[in-house]
Amino acid sequence: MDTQVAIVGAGPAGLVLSHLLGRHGIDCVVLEDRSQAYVESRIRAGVLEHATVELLCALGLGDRLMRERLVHHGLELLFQGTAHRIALSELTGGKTITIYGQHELVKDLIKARLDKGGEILFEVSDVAVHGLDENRPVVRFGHSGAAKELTADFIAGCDGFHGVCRPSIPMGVLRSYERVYPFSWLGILAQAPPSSAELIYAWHERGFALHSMRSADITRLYLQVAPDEALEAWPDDRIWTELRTRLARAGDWELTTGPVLEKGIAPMRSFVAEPMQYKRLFLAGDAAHIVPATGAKGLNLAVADVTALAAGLTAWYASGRTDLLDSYSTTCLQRVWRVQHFSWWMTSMLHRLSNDAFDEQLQLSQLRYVTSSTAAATSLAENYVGLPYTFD
Ligand code: RFL
Ligand code: PHB
Repeated sequence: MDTQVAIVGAGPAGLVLSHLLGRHGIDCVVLEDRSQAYVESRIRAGVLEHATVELLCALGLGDRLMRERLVHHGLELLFQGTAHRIALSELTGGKTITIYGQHELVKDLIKARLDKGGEILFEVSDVAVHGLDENRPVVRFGHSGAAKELTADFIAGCDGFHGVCRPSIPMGVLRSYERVYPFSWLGILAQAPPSSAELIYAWHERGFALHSMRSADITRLYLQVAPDEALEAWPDDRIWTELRTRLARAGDWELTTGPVLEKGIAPMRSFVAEPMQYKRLFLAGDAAHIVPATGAKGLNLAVADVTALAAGLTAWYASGRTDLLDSYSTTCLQRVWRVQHFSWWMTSMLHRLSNDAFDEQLQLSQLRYVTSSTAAATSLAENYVGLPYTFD
């Protein structure tokens, strides 16, 4: 098999890249080791930035998104029993965030790509990249019981944090930066109408909690738990009791409950690999960097990366220009580090870090400041709705 760009991974990064390239007539094949049904039902992100939505609409991928999404103009920070609203839209010249499940977006992206005749191979096995020092690298994999080879001009490593592309880069080329937090998130999806119209980020002595949603009848909720917490230690009743405690506020607010549809635990980690390129292999999205979910940024960052990568590849195919590909890593890393800082800041402000009373007072002081100073609230808001970028 032969193509122009071999894309490893059919997550948001790989799929959006396939659309951006397809639009410029650049041939690509997407290789995914999971089944289509699996990637279309994997529950992950929920918050899309303003610019992510604009990009998807400009690519003609926004029809169902625009019909079914929830548009939010603000969020709440809850601490010491009182909720404080951050007016995202007012503070950012009218920008909004969109609530739309990542798996719904993945479904839309796959359907539109297949409808356009794009090639996505699911359930490939033993993916390995070779010939990275040659002009035409090769991806070897198994598919439908046969060994296959895909030769390409470029490989896009969009295979997430545990993928094979980043580890294929020779030792000594990458520098990595990492922070592992001493907690995880237990997340549930519940068949219950949201208890509030907006997201609630809650600081509590017992640990962080987050109230989010997917639709008028589905709530998404998270609890800070110990890093090595076992899911079996959290029967539904314990989860609801803990959520009720951490989300409690003065007044007659009540947490709506309902059957738990899905439950999982995710570690919180910050990670950056630098540079995001080795010769003709380009890393994008979680393959290159991970942010703790408190900033709601990972998917949005993945989309920003592939926008820059597509611009570089398009310029290369159009005129042999290499400058945009050469600066790909530097361009992306500037945004990546801004988002790393914001995600680390939100995480540090809202989670129980230790039993240190000094830390706790610093967090509360920061929360009072960000909810009372327009300057501080504006900084949170402009990072949360996302910094702008352009695409072609
Ligand atoms: P993905 O989505 O991990 O996709 C990678 C794909 O590659 C496949 N793969 C392979 N394919 C072939 N060969 C191999 N050897 C392969 N190894 C792996 C995988 O099966 C998969 O299909 O990475 P991508 O595309 O970079 O997208 C990143 C996002 O998925 C991620 O950053 C977000 O989910 C993070 N995130 C959030 N991001 C947001 O922007 N807003 C949010 O509200 C938000 N909330 C979240 C989140 C992540 C969470 N968890 C579970 C970590 C909430 C949570 C709880
Ligand atoms: C979600 O709805 O899954 C969600 C919302 C906000 C976050 C993280 C996840 O910061």
